[in-house]
Amino acid sequence: MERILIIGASGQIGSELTLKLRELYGHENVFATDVKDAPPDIKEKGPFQLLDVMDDKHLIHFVIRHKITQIYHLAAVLSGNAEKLPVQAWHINMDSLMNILEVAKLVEEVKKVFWPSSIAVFGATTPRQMTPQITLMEPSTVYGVSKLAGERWCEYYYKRYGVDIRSLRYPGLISHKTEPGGGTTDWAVEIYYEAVKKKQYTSFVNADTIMPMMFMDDAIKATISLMEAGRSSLTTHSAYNISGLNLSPAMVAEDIKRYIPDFSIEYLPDFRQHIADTWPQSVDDSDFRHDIGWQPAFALPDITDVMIDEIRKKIRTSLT
Ligand code: AKB
Repeated sequence: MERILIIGASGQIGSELTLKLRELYGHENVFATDVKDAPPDIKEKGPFQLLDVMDDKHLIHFVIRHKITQIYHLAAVLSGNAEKLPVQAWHINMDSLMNILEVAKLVEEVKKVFWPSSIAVFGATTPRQMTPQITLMEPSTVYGVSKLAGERWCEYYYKRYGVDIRSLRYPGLISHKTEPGGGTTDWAVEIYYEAVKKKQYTSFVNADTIMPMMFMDDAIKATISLMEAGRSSLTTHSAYNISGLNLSPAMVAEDIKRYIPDFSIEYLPDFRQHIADTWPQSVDDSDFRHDIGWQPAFALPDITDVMIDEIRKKIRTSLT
């Protein structure tokens, strides 16, 4: 029987992944944790506890006490926020991962770990179209540097200690339940909220800035498929490229007009434009498709349909 620990269960990915894993593995077997409070459905349907992954002693006690067999470590400082406090962000992103790797090495019951990497591992010298799995990687952000170093550490722990750690280079994730915080791809979520609330959005990247994106349902399906795959079918021991669709603010704005014809958008690029300009515009994920047999299901119109509908519902509920 699997007993799963989620670190960062209150965040954008964690708040949805936790519920899906509870459906699959049983509510009582998925332990949601975070440094901040969680949405009501996370707390009502299964165990939730405040846990700081930076506290290595508390972490190892928790893992032993609850007989954890799998860990999903989702907590991180994202690209935009990390640029504001680079040393602290490096400390949080790296030390938390090292704590998880050490626990997985020391506690025999822990059989698998998931840790998300990102398209931020790439940089200005990387080919921006159909970015290959193995290529030049010179990230220019502290977040990207921490993700690239993290990938190397994951492979090191796999080769040296046999820790089975699996990872995906997530693109920007689009979802309605919990908003992301401090990323360069956040515009792709903000645009929907602002369209529904104000019929207007000011984008912090230019109209034609194309970035790799993915709907949350696809990201969750990919993540669980990767974790459930037999180790022998996996050819990458650091992080797989994964691709959904490639979107610019102008493309999303145009699609939103199907629902809100008088929606308007203006562009006021800030420091995140420079980050976006060093990231891929499209990613080659053929290794992941081959090894897992995975492909994304959500195209832009599907995403817009769900986002507008769910955000409208959320706003109606908050008014009643
Ligand atoms: C960010 O924008 O920092 C993240 C990411 C692509 O990893 N969403």
